[in-house]
Amino acid sequence: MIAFITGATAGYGYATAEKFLREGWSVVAAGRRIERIDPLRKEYGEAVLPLKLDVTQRQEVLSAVENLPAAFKTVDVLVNNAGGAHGLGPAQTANLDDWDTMIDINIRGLMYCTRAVLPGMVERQRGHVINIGSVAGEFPYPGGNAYGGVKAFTHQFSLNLRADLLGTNVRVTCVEPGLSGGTEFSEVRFKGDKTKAAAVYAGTEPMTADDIAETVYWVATRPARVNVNTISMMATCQAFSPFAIHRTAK
Ligand code: NDP
Ligand code: 8X3
Repeated sequence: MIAFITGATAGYGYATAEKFLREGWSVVAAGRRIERIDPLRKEYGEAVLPLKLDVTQRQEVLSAVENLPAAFKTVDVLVNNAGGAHGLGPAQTANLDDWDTMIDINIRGLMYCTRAVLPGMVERQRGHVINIGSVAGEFPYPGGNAYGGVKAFTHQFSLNLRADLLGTNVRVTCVEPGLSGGTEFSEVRFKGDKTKAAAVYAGTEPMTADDIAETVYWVATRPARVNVNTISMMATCQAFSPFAIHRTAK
């Protein structure tokens, strides 16, 4: 069995690659900082194919999938994990480059990888696309603006794929996590500011990358007759707030 995992160089993606490898799968581990895959290559040898890939580059994605070596070509599971948030400022002052970047990685990258891998899956009448969304795609919060938007896209794109793929045996799932520590998510969001990133998790017990990897693996290994559409998961220490109401002073 072959899994193609984007954003396998850090966080959820790395943990997911490791989980599938541990379970005996072959894994295409894609990302830009490809040297990060070296430890997996050392441990699992030929079972892992490190693939230098920027998912925002349409042609690069299409030709990478087209030119996969024979041992990795018949992808059984695509995990569209590459993504993240850039910035947490309010919409009225947000940096448009950050919004473009989020759209490029979380939307365009997701679409390019999916479109590249799907024809083979449909032809084989077998396959599973697992997209990593976020609770941010369902629940709004201040500063979530475009990030929430791109993850809402991930959710709806996943459901719409199911509609198109009816009758092909190809499954689609959107896994939508909340607060998770031990990844580079907040460091990326705060542009390398480790203090701000650490403050997000202070005094919490967030989910771990391994928790998400276990979930992705569980979803991928349900019987072929079962399609898990969506999984929303949060750290136990995270929940919902009342609606915010702005009150003027009397
Ligand atoms: P990390 O920042 O730890 O990892 C992000 C991964 O995405 C890296 O491997 C990075 O690889 C890859 N990536 C980023 N840009 C590109 C690109 N242009 N081309 C290819 N790969 C790229 O984040 P997480 O592991 O925390 O997040 C993984 C996914 O989970 C994201 O989609 C994120 O939005 C989502 N998520 C995260 C949550 C969290 O709290 N951590 C909660 C809910 C969802 P490289 O830079 O080497 O290319
Ligand atoms: C990451 C979770 O709550 O920081 O998608 O948006 S959150």
